[in-house]
Amino acid sequence: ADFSGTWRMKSSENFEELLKALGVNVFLRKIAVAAASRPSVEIKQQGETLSIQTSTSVRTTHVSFTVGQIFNETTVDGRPCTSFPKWDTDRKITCEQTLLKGEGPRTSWSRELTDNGELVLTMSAGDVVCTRVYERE
Ligand code: R12
Repeated sequence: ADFSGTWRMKSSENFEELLKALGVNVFLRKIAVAAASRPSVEIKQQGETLSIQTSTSVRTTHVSFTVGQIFNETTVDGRPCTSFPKWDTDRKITCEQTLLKGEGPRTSWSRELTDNGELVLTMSAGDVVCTRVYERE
């Protein structure tokens, strides 16, 4: 599967609930929800190595990782973690995160390319799952 491309978000479910589960206060939640409603996502992939830049007006993150290898990133609320991305199917990467310090709900994300060419991102915190669907720009 090739996740490469520039992606535009079509729909998002439970993003605010996710931030709430992570303990983000209402003030930051409202700012984050507004900013995250119009993200721009650029993915470059070479083999098993992906580089993902997610841009919003308040925060831009860039991660680069190879599936099967532990890497450092931050949770969606900005806490440093180690992440372990694995192929769930040949079109879906699932990544478990472990906080470097402190306590919090278990977090993970997955990215899947669907049959109709969309990208489905899920982000989980405890039992709250946020689902965001992207289409190619
Ligand atoms: C916090 C601070 C900020 C944010 C939060 C807590 C904002 C986070 C944003 C995340 C966007 C994620 C996207 C994901 C995707 C766009 C805006 C939550 C700035 O303390 O679709 O891949 C300072």
